[in-house]
Amino acid sequence: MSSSAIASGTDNCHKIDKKVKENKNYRNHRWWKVTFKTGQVEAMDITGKTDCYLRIGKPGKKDATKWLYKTKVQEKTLTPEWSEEIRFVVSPKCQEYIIEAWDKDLIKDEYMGCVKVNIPKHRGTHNLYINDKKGKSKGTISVSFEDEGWFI
Ligand SMILES: [Ca+2]
Repeated sequence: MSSSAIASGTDNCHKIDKKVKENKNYRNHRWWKVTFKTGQVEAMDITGKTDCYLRIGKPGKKDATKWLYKTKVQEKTLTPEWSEEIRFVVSPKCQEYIIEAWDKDLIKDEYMGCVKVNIPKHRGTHNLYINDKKGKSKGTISVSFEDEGWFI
């Protein structure tokens, strides 16, 4: 998929060039809106707080995830409220996405965990568990997935 087919944020969400629109390969692709709502996360800093942000991406070849969007950092809170949305096009061949949670730090951000979602199967609002590499929960995030219709 060319980068022009990916729209991030809300402002340029439906800006697609003509070449993409005429490309038959995009038939059966659909727009989805993903809204990062709130979270309840574990403390990551010695202060007992966390500076949590999320990012969503599409797993690529050899684990090279193509990141589509990163939320703002919600500083010093265990109950972050992002209220951020992104629209992008989901191919019927690749519906698995990954959401990661990170704790922003001064020197190096700390990985908290991730959750994998199949976007069409996750239609609606979900409280998703963020699990670290050992499978331990680092909290939950509330995310909604809304089908916004055919791409072309
Ligand atoms: Ca931090």
